Amino acid sequence: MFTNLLSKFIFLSAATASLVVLPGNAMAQTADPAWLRYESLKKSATGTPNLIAIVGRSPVLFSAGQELVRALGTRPAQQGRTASLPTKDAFFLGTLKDVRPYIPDLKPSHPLGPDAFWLKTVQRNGRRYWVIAGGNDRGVLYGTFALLRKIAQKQDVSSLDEMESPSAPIRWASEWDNLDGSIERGYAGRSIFFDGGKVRPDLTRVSEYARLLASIGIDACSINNVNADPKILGPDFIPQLVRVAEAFRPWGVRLAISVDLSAPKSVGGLSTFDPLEPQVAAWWKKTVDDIYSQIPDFAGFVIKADSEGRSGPSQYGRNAADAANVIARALKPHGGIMLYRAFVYNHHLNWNDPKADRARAAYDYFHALDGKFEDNVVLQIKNGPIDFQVCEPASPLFGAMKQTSEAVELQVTQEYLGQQRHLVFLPPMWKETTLDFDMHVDGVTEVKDILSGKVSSSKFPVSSQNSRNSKLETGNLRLGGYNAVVNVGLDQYWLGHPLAMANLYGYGRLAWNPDLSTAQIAKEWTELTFGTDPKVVDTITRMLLPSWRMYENYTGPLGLQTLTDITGPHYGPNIESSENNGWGQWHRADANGVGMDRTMATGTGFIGQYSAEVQKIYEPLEKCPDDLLLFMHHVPYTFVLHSGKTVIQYLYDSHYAGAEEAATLVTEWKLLHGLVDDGRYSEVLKRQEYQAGHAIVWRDAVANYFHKLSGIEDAQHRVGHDPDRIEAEAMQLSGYAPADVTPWETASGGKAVACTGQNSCSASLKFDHQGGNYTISVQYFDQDNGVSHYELLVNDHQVGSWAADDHLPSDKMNGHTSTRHTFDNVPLQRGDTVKIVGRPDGAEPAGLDYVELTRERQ
Ligand code: GCW
Repeated sequence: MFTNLLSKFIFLSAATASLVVLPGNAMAQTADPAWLRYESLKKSATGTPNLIAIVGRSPVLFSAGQELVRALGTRPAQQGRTASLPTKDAFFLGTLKDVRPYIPDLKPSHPLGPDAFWLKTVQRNGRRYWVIAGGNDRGVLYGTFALLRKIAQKQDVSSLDEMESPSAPIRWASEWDNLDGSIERGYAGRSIFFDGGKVRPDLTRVSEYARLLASIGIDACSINNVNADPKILGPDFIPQLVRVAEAFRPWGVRLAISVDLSAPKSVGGLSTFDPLEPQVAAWWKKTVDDIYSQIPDFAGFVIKADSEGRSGPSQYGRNAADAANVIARALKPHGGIMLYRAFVYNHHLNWNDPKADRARAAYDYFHALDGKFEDNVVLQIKNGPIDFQVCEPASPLFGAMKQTSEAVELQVTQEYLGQQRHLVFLPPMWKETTLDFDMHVDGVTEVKDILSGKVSSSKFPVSSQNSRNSKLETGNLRLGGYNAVVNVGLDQYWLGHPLAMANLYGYGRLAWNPDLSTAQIAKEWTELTFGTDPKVVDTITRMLLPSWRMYENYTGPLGLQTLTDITGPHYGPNIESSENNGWGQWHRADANGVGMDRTMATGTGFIGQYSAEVQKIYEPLEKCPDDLLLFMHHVPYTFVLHSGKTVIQYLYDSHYAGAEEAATLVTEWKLLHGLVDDGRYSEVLKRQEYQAGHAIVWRDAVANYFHKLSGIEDAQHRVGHDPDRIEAEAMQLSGYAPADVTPWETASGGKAVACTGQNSCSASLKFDHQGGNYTISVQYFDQDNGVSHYELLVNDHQVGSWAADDHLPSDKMNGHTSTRHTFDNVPLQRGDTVKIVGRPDGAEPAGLDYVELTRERQ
């Protein structure tokens, strides 16, 4: 049945050549295979050989061979022995060093560094070999995934000569999992690592995750929340971590953890955790030695200190370098790395101080410490200076640390970007705002080049860095790179929304090669995840590519930040929540204007943290790009943008355009009915329909808020005019009572109706328009403290019913819970009675905001 049976799987080695049979159950997959599906490969001829020969015996090499079997055929392998090249066509896998004795004239044009690979087809004695040579074992695995990617994308692999090496040595994933199994800012179920204070007994999902990470070149994963429970360093916990490291190891993924600086005291029982105390240094050394004695390939630590209430060196009058170095010195003999987070700021800022500015914090604190860190300390810097907002400038710190290694921290989990209920493809944002942004330090210095250590000559000279960190395996690269907060969960699709996995894929691909275009990443991911049918690929890439700007349009454009509820779950709209508090995510909107003045001339001086060339882009009002205008400047609503629109009209227009675009995602996706398997088709459709409705909630909240505040009319008369809308509080109510909604902008007219103390309530209206087919949209509130039921009736005949059974992040009627349910093609005649019946449940009052009756086009 399969054209590509892999009949043999050989392990070669100069000394002990032998063959190994693959365990049959290694193929079982419990979660969605994401982009590693290979279905089409098994159905059609790929022209590749049936035999796999591997030189060497490491688990990583075994995984590489196993992956070829898994992808290209299913027949069990056979055992055998050989010490020479196979006499049939074969895949030939191994490190370059081990492969060369078999094919002595195999000479690469330049040396293969760590994790690099070379795909090369060679002919010998009438046989053909697909050589996958690595700079190390991981390189062989990465080469194997790269070759399979090509085959899955139906590229011609009959003749290959391609070398690739990663852009940067640090390519990590971070998970914010708590030991109790919950996940901070996780939106896809509980932890795959922990449950009930322990590492889970069954780590199948962890192995599957490691395979996904390996396939995109991620080589380390920090598995616990940066708000770290000190207990993770307890003597009883380290043996549990050994099991996770074992699940990772066959995929070349090394375990890392986040640690709390207070651990010497809270876990070690010392009276202090002052990083300059010798007993504290001794404790770190002993603890780290203990970890390495059990987990020899341990990658290192991530640390959040002096941030958002975490313990830190400031408690002892010490600084971040003191704190990082004491731990880094313990890690260094083992080749371990310390990722020290630059997310250090005061969250009790004085709102009344016009010079106070959270965006300044990381630079103000860290740039003075440049050159003071041990060379295995890497400063981990969020892409923007605030906190993963929808559009921020690149952090100025990227250009400010000439003698300190830097890694960017990105967020795959969509904390401020729709929490995987909204489709937002992030690689365009990562590239445009950060990786491709030129910091103009020492010449042309895009952030991606700073991260890869390619530029900034004053960083550690390669030779000295190598000798000092001989175990760090960085080859010719300086330290530096990438870490992304992913937060996969036990959800079948890993991140909730099946299309959200494009962000994890894109993250890994960009960490490997930040020069890849976003279009290429989107196409690659789609072809691997949904197959190569051009209609499927065109449709999905068309959905993905503009989705970040679309989300920005209906949330916080012009550099306003996301405008979400920043003191709550960071999900729905709540515009004022950013203002008037110490968190510093301010946009300073008043009746006359909006925006944070961060100029050097009159504002907080934040722009002065950039190089002179970058200052020239942001400081002059007339030059500042529209998409960051209100991040950098405070302007009147009537200020005219480069686009020719006023700020206020742009706010209105972008919100209407964004919401309209969100609706087209539904129509686009429907084109794929029958072309995508039913499970994923309906899962995505459900989410796109939800997103289309929630984009309207966002549009209305932001547009109405600024309309009221500015008092300026929308030139197109849309804001505040909804001719098809009937407010629930204006309908004929039975049992339902009007209720205020907070914040007011998250309900139409600021009010809704709630059914309390009754089994059921209703709201009715007499239809008084021209007869025809109508779309009826019911805007209701789906809280997380009950499952209310609703019915729509026309003249007492049921049109449909639904349950408010989602798990949105609030127990109140507001912008998080406001949800739309739509019925198409409902025939209505003048005089008909349209009625909504709501049956509350628990503390959820079957809340209702409005009904919208839209005549369908003939
Ligand atoms: O964005 C904020 C999040 C916190 C997070 C913090 C951080 C882990 O709201 O949940 O804490 O950033 O990055 O440390």
